[in-house]
Amino acid sequence: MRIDVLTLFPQVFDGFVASSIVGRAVASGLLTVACHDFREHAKNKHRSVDDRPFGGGPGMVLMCQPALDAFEALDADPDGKPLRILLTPQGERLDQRIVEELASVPRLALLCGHYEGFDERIRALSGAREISIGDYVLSGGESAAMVLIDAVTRLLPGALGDEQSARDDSFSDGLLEYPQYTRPREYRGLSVPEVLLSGDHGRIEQWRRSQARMRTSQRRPDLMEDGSH
Ligand code: 9D3
Repeated sequence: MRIDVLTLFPQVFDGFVASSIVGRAVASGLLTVACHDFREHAKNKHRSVDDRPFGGGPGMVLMCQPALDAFEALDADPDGKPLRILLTPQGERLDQRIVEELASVPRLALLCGHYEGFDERIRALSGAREISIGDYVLSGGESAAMVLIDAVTRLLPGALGDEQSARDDSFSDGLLEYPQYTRPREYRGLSVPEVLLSGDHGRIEQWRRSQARMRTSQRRPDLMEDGSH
């Protein structure tokens, strides 16, 4: 998969793209991430990418021309046009279902605003899908883009080691994680549950499933399918 990021702060992606699962996917050639400063597409003498809102009011609005030219420049690439995404508080809230959809396309182009809104015509003319990562105020779309890239990368075949993907498969039936422990067996008076030391894999699996269900119904009843809580 190839992901192009259009941003005014391309440097904030450097460490992210080089590290952890995303870094490994990039290093192994599974994923390409190219970050572009879309100010490079600004045409007026001040190289402006934003301007004051018509009708007045606070803040600035991202102008059509640099944003749309930046999207369109990506279409020139021979290996297909990317699916366009605007990161905006007004978008549909990202969830694992949307992540799966996005992970299934060969190319994504992510446009990040900063502090400000998009001129409405960017929406109309780009045909982009609009995505938010949740109901809190960020300073810009960059951190949201990193969340999206992280979540998508994990679904690319081969991005996770065998161990991790196998574990995800066996227990992530939409439930929260069961409690986990490592050495030592006792720490500040708190002991590891006996069942985990028993070596009885059947009992361990049962215990983990019931813990995961209890934890999910207590903390995230919205995730329980059967509503039993
Ligand atoms: C004038 C500022 N705001 C009025 C409430 C609107 C606003 C625009 C842009 C507020 C924040 C931002 C910057 N946020 C994003 O670009 C953003 C975001 C977010 O803030 N929350 C969750 N998901 C996202 S995706 C992009």
